[in-house]
Order: sequence, then C-alpha cells, then structure tokens
Amino acid sequence: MSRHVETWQLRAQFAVGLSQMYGAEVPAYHTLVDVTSEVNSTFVGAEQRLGSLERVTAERHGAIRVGTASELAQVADLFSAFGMYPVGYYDLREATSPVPVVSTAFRPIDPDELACNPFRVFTSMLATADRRFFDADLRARVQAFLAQRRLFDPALIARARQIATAGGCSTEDADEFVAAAVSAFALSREPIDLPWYQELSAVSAVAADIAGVGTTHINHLTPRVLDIDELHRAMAARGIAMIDDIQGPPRTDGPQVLLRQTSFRALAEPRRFRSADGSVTDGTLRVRFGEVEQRGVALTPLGRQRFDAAMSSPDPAAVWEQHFPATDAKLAAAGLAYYRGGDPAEPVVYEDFLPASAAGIFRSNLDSDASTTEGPDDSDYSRQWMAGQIGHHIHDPYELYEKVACP
Ligand code: OOG
Ligand code: NI
Repeated sequence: MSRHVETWQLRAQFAVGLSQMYGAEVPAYHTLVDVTSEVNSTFVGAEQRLGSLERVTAERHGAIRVGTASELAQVADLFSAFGMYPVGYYDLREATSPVPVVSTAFRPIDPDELACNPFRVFTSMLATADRRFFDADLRARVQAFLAQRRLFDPALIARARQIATAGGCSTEDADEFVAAAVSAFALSREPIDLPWYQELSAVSAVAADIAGVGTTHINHLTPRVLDIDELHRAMAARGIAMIDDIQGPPRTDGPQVLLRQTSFRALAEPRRFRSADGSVTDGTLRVRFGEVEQRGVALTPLGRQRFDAAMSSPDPAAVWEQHFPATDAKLAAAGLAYYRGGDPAEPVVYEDFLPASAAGIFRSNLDSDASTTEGPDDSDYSRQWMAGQIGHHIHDPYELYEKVACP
C-alpha cells in the first residue's frame, strides 16, 4: 500500500518545487540563498531563540498576484491542500504610495505545523472596484479580460479540495499534484498582447502585471536571514546591489521585532509580445525581484501602537529607545511582545507581513507609481468582504499569537 503523505510534507515539497523553478528563472536567487545560508550559519548561535537553523534555512515566503475574487478563492482552495490558510488582511491602497491591491497571506496557523514547514505566500488581488484607480470604461475591459482567462485547471482545484479534506494523499498522487501546483505559477511563454499591456502600464505597473497577461506567476521567493544588515553587505560584495533601504524597523541593540526586508531588482526577463498587427516579437519585462527577510518577535496590539509611533518619526532609529525597552524581559513585562508562557527566553516569532513594507516592496521595484484620481472610495473591500468571497475564514494574527503565548 502506498504511504500517506501529510499536508505539511506536501507544503514542503511545494516550497522546494517553487524554489527550483524560480531559481531556474531568476539566477540571482541562488546567490541570495547561498549568501543567506552563510550568514545564517554564522549567526545561528546568537539567534537560535528565534528558530532552529533547520527551520530558518528551509524558510521561504512567496508572493503572487491575482485579478479577481474568484481567482483568489481558487488560490485559497489550492493552498488549503498544503495546510496554508489566509491570515490577516492588508489594504495596500492605504499606503503612503498606494498600490491598487488588497492582500492576505496564506500560511500554516499551528505552531507545530510552522515548525514542520513554515512556507507562506503573500497574495494580492487587483482592486478593480476602486474607481480612484480604474474608471468605468477601463474597469469593464479589465474585468472582461480577467473573466475569460483561466489561471488554474479546475481539476487541480478539485483535487486540492479533496486533499485538504483527507489531510493528505498517497505518495504517487503527491508528486503529480505538487508538480501541477508548481507549474501553475511558472512564467508564461505565451505572447503578451502589447497594446493592452501598455495601456494598463500607463495606469499602474501592478495592474499590467496582473491583468495584462493571461496567467499568474510567482513574483518573488524570499529566504529568511538571521542578520539582514550582514546579508546586505555580503550581497554587495558579490556584486549584487540591493535597494538602499531596509524596510521595517531599524536595526536595534535590543530584541529585533516584527519583520525587516530588503530586495534587489531582477534583471529584465525574456517575454514574447503580440503587436496590434498580430506579429509576435521577443522583448523583455522587469517585474520580478529578489527579496530577503529577517524575522523578530511578534508585537502585541500595544507593541504595535508603539511601533507605528516610532515608525512615523523621520528617523525611527533615533527615537526607537523612547518607544521600546532594550531587553526581552522588559518587552514581556510591559506587555509589548509575545513570549511563550510569558517567558522572555522564548519569543514568539512574527509570522506575518507589514503593510507599509509590502507597499514599499511593491514600489521599490516598479518604474512608476499608480496614477490615481481624487474622489471617494466606494468599493467595499474589507477582511469580511474578502472572507465571504473566498469562502474561508481569514484569521486574525493577534488571536494566533495569543494562543501560542498562552495556550
Ligand atoms: C507582494 C509584496 C509584499 C512582502 O514581503 O511584504 C511582499 C508583491 O510584490 O506581490 O511580498
Ligand atoms: Ni515578499
């Protein structure tokens, strides 16, 4: 009889499969992963409390972008077969430089499942109902384009639902299922309709990337590093220039909180284009990038308020100490961060994302911002709206951290 493969094993296999595919597509990713591993083996002594070397080395997050709520619902069903559930709602339209998407992250929600394999995917949906970005005419055409494309084979989604219900599948089925899921996120070789892509690019580079093509793809795959400043230096030494900024909290002498991220722009990638006269030519697009992240302790709602206050300063590093004490014990005692059973030796690691950083990551890799018009937002996007559309509960990250801290 064939062995039963658990959902966490499928998740691990999915993460490895995406990693192989993305590494073949974006060669600098291999350099990033190599440098990350070097930095991690150097720093694991100091940062062991934030995760075993084994977990951190295997750890990745991906990012994908879809066009409609029904595509997002299919993603939710697909990822449920990997034990990845929607957590958090991120509205990137509210960022300082707005991006026309609303997002969630699919990830394991149980500490044991995270320990087995912590793979997560930040997933964004184009906010076509927001008239500040899309006027009625463009919205109608975008929606018509999206309605006629098919991102996922219905058989793949049906199979995913069965696997989710059964909590796994046989070894033979696993290989086929994971391979099909991975290939749904490959960069397409299908020619891109050039006039359509250009029209959307003029409105928003993100709109063009999402709704200008007939498929979706993995936008980036991000390894986790234990010291992001060290990584930044080491990458530069290898001749790969990261963007100057590190998104998120500044480097501090005290415990690192939440999430710090940085990225490098991927090189232009070969794509094929179909012109108005029907002729197909070779061209290039620069839409994907490399990203790396460092994770720290999860903050409570009170800690998050302090964080937002510190980050609203022109120089967060300069004022950090006014908002945060310098030790885990003091963070725990002040109720600012989560620790298992309240024990400052056991920080609860932040497993989610930061909206301002996410918008910054989107932006830092685009040639232009979205063009918007003034006016009211009469779209009704919200966490509840999204949950209803995808038919899955969207978990509140704080409730999950609370449960880990005080089981
Ligand atoms: C997602 C950007 C957000 C992160 O790590 O904050 C993100 C995207 O570019 O599609 O991945
Ligand atoms: Ni990312």
